[in-house]
Amino acid sequence: MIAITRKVSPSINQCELTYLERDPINLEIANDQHENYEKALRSLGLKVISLPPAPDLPDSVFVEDIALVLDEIAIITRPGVVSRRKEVADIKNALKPYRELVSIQAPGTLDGGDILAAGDTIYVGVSSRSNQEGIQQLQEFVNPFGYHVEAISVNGCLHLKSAVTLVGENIFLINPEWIDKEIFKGYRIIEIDEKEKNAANALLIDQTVIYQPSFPETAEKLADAGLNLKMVDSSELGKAEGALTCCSLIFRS
Ligand code: CIR
Repeated sequence: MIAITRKVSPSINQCELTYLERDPINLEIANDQHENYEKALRSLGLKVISLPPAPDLPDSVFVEDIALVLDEIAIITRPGVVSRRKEVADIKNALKPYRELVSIQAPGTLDGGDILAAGDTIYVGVSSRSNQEGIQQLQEFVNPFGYHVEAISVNGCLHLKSAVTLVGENIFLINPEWIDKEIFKGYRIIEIDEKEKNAANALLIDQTVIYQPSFPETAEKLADAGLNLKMVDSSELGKAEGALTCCSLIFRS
């Protein structure tokens, strides 16, 4: 497995914010935490390709938003905010050796944070960042490979993966305030602790769930469910509305 990451931009304090008030980000802490994140990925056997920081692209550490990498193809997104569109060029270059690339075109918009791939179902959040045209284009790219796209409306949070992520095969960690949990009925669902509203973003790698220590009650629920947790603090980038999945693009080599 390969993980593409990108170092924190020195201009991270100019990041986009949608739901949070601006709270200064300490670059040194953010860098240290990001380094630990990369270390955690390496410790799980991934080859980490760590791209250099982009001083003029404040949100570029959040590489997840720029692509969906499937075994067969990679879809380069067209981010919902203009300030992030220049992030595409370097991610395209990084992915070129590994996959055939296709790109979402205007007027479509799509952020990778809105895409949750679970087997041959690709759930996509209809959010302030991802529109129907973008989702339609995604569907046309992936249908020939047997994937089925399911659009889900997201309310009250930035991205679909702020509200739901996978924590095991067919096990979904959900904040039911932000998406309709009925969509996942038939699967195993773990609900976050209601006091920890940002707790639904976990990064599943094989049998290990990389998880954020700021959400201890939800972490306990995950541990009680028999899941294997590896705690990685990403709280400083949380001030930029980023979470654990946002900082990597993970795919089979
Ligand atoms: C943004 O608003 O685009 C960034 N400040 C945060 C992006 C987080 N990405 C993600 O959840 N996939």
